[in-house]
Amino acid sequence: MFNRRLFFKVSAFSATFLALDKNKAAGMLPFNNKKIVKPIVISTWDFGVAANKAAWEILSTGGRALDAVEKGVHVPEADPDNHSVGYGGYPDRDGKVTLDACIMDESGNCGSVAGLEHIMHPISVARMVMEKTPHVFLVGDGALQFALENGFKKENLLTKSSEKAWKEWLKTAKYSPVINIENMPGNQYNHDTIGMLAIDAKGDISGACTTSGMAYKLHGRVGDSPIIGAGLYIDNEVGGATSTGVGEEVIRNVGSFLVVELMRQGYTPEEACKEAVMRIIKKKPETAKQIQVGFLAINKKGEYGAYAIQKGFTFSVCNEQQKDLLIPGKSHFS
Ligand code: SD4
Repeated sequence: MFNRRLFFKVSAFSATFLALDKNKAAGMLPFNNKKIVKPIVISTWDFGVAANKAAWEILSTGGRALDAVEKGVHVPEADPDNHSVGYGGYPDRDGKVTLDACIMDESGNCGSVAGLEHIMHPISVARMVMEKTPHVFLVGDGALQFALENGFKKENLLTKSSEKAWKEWLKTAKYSPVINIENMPGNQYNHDTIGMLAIDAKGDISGACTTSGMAYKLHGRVGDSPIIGAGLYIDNEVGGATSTGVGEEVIRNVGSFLVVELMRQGYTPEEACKEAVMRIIKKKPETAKQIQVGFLAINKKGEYGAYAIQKGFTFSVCNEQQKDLLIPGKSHFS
C-alpha cells in the first residue's frame, strides 16, 4: 500500500542525497587534461629542497615527471649524512640496512622493492621492476638478485656513523620511533622518508617514495613507503599523494590512495591530507598522540597541500617562480 509519509521521507532523503551527490559529481569531473600546467615538484621534509633542485633540472627542460622524481630522490639516497634514506640509513636491529622504495607514473604503471640490501638507489630498481618485469613488487633476496642481474652494484650501505649509532642503540635496544626526528635540532641531517610528486610540462604526474624505514626495526619489517596506495599513489586524472612517518598507521588506512580519492571528490590537497590524518587519529587516538604521520598531495591543477598529526612536518616546493620553498605543514596537534 502506498505510504504517503514514507514517500515524502524518501523523497526528501533522495533530494538531499542528490544534492550531495551533485556536489560530489562536480568534484569528480576529471580535471581538464588538455590544460598545460607549469611544471612543479614537491617533496617531504627540508631535505626535499636539494632533491627538488635535481628533479627541476629535468622538469625545466621539458623532461618527463617520472625521470624527474627518480633523479630527485637519488640525492637523499646517495647522501651518507641522511640516516633514513639509502646510503647511510640507520640499520634494522640486526645491523642490516634494508631499503624500501616505490615509483608510479602517469599511466598507473608502478614498481616497488622492499627489504632491499646493498643497493644505493632502490628507486631505480623499483623503476626497473616496473619497466622490465610483469610484476609490481620484489622483496629481499629476490629484489637484490634482480638488481645485480640488471647491472646494479653491490655496496656496503652501513656507514661508520650509522654503525656507531646502532651499537649505541643496542645498549638499551628500546624501539620507539621519535616524533619529527627528521627535523630535530642537532639532527638536521637525520631526515626521513622522501616522498616526491611532480607534474611535467605536459601535465603528467609521477611520484617516488624511498626510505630505509624505521631505524632499528625488526629484520623483515616493511613500512608504507614501498606500498602503492599507502606510501604513494598517483592518478593522472586527479593528482598524487605520498606519506611519511609511522608506516604501520598509513598502511592501515591505505593513506595515499585515500588522499587521492578524496581529491577526486573535490577536496583540496590540504583538506584531503587532513581527512586522511583524522582517520588515523580516529582509529587509534591514543597511539596518534605518540606518533607522527604526514601526508603531502598535489592535484592536477598543480595545487598542493599537506597535513600531519604532529607539528614539525615540513615540505619543499620547486617551480618556475621559486626553487627552494620550504613550507611548514599544518597539523592536528600544535
Ligand atoms: C616507514 N614511513 O618505514 C616510513 C619511514 C618514515 O618516519 O617515514 N619514518 O614507516
